[in-house]
Parts: sequence; structure tokens; C-alpha cells
Amino acid sequence: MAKKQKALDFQAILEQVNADFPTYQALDKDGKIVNPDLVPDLSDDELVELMTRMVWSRVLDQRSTALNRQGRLGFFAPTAGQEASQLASHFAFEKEDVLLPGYRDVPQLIQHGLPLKEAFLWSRGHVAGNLYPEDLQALPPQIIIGAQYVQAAGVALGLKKRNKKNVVFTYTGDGGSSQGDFYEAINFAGAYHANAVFYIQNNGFAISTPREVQSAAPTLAQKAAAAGIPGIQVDGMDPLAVYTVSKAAREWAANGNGPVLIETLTYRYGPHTLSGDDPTRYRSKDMDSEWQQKDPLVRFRTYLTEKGLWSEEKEEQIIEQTKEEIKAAIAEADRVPKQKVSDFLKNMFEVQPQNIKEQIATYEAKESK
Ligand SMILES: Cc1ncc(C[n+]2csc(CCOP(=O)(O)OP(=O)(O)O)c2C)c(N)n1
Ligand SMILES: [Mg+2]
Repeated sequence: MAKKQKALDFQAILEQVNADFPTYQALDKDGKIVNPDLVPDLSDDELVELMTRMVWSRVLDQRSTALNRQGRLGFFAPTAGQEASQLASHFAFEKEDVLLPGYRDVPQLIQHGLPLKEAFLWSRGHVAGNLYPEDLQALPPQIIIGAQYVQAAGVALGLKKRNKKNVVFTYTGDGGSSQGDFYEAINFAGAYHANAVFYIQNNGFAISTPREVQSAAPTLAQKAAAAGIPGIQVDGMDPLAVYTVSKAAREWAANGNGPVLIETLTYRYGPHTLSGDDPTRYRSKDMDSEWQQKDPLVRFRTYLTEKGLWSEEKEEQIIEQTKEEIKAAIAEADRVPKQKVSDFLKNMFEVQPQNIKEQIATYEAKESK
């Protein structure tokens, strides 16, 4: 009898399921290299460019927050804290790779080619914010949690069937990794060995729901196992490790080996969105400051300064340039004529059904008065 019990050792099975998902890190919070094998092969110019984008993103976050509070912007999901997770991952992809962002992934979308003006129009809910340049390989940010994963699986299969060496890359959050769409997508993409890189940006919270109650799994990366694909957890505050892991995952997927799931451990300093969330109700000051010690900009700044590639003056210059860029883009967005209801209705269908035609006629009559 005792022998039978031994044959069914669930504790051992559980330990096996939970084993081997370490956190990959190259650069620690003090800006020191802790794993030379994970230091990417980037030129000095590329390293500077990556830091420039991260500083740009921090400024965009600050200015967007201010513009929102002045009533000059619409929807905004803060990104400060997630710069390495967002910009260092994006840095590993090619322009022809297809980006399927979530609502918090606007910085990657702009870096992929969406004009800033259009990003602001999207924030305001203007149809013109969804008219993408022909050569922009991306869909608009997804608001439905996890839905972009299913779309990514489809796009990835399309790339595979057309023998493309490109990939789709998509982002969800820790909360998103509990959605049915998440599992369906990684399973489908895995079954077809489709060209996809799936990100879970684990920032510790789904609005106010802490990561600990989101799943019994100790890592979200291990969810890959059930889909038969590689899963990896990376320090999402470390731009070097995020880049290295992303680049390798991209290559793996582009070469027809199937998808990869990457969990980035990160934190959003701000509220969930600027639509009324108060993070002090579910996060402590201690927790905030613990994560601020891990800040991706601080550690990358230290690393680059020690290499003689960065200075305070350089950073100041980038901050000023970004502010100017934002000022110009918001002014451009202000010059776009206000959206009419008829414009919005015309945007919905290529071939309009009768009821939509009637609604367009009704609104056009009102709008012409
Ligand atoms: C299908 C669906 N359910 C619920 C919501 C409401 N909602 C918006 S954001 C959010 C939390 C998402 O958290 P997470 O995936 O961790 O992403 P984060 O916002 O932290 O980046 C929820 C529940 C939604 N947009 N879509
Ligand atoms: Mg989250």
C-alpha cells in the first residue's frame, strides 16, 4: 500500500511541473553585469539608441499624464517602469515583423512606425488614429484582454504559410495570462509551429488584483509547457537581458521552430490607467520604492556612463527634444477636424449594411445643419 502511495507522489509531480524557470538577468539593479553570456552583441550606437528610446518613453509617459489631466488627451495607460520590458523587447524585432500591442504598448507601436500624432488621435478615440501607414506592420492596441494573442496566432500562421522569415510579436499582462484566449493562442500557434513571440509583461497587478492570486503557478512562463513551446522568465527591468532573450526568441520563431513565451518581471509606477484608478488602495509605498530601486533607466544609465557612452547633458538633450516632439504632435492632432459620427460609422464596414447606411444618412443630415 505504501508503495502505491509512493507511485502517486503529487508533491513530486508538482515540483517537477514547477522546476527550471529561473529569472534571466544580465545587468543587475546597480548597473553591473552579472551574466556575461547574456550581454547582447550590440554596437555602442545601438546601446545609446536603446537608452534614448527608453528615456523618450519615460518622457512620453510624463507628458501624456499631464496632457490627460489638462483634458487634452483621452485614454492613457501609464508605462513608466516598463521601459526595458517594452522598448528593449521591441528593439529585437524587424520593421517587417508584425506587432500586436495591448493598450499599454503604445510606445512600441510608435517605435514601430505609428506617427505620434496618430497615437494621440487614437487616445482621443478619433477614427484617424486607426488609419495606419501602409508599411506599418501592426494592429491598433487591443483593449479586450488577451484577444491580441488569438489574432497573433492567426497572423503567425499566415506568415508561416507564406514561408516568411518574419514573426508576429504580441503583448499581454499577468492578468491576460489567465484568459482563455491566452491558452488557445499559445496552443494553436504551438501546434502549427507558427512564427510568434508571445510576451507576458508581469507588472504584478491586473488593475488591483495581485499576481499571487492570479495563478497557482509560481511563474507565468511555465504556462508554455502545456502548449509544448519554450517559456522563459526574464528580469523585465533589465534592458540587456530582455533584448538578448527577445532576439534569440525571434530567431527561433523566424526559423520555423514555433513560438516562444516570454514573461518579463516588471512594474508600473503609475495607476492602471488615468481613468480613475488609485494604486495606493492596493499597493504600499514600500512596494513602490522596492521596485524603483530596480529602475531600468537608472541601471542602464549607470552601465552606459561607466562605458563612457552616456552623460547627464546627453540625457537632458533627449528629454528636451522629446518634449518638443510631443508639443508638435499634439498641435498637429489639434488641427485634425473633430470626428463626426458619420465618419465613425463609415469606418466600420467596407460594404455597409442597410441599417448603417440609414444611420449615416441620418447623421449626415444633422451634421450639415
Ligand atoms: C476580456 C476583458 N475583461 C476585462 C477587461 C477589463 N480590464 C481592463 S485592463 C484589466 C486588467 C489587465 O491586467 P494585466 O493583464 O495584468 O495587464 P496590465 O494592465 O497590468 O498591463 C481588466 C480586467 C477587459 N478589458 N477585457
Ligand atoms: Mg498586469
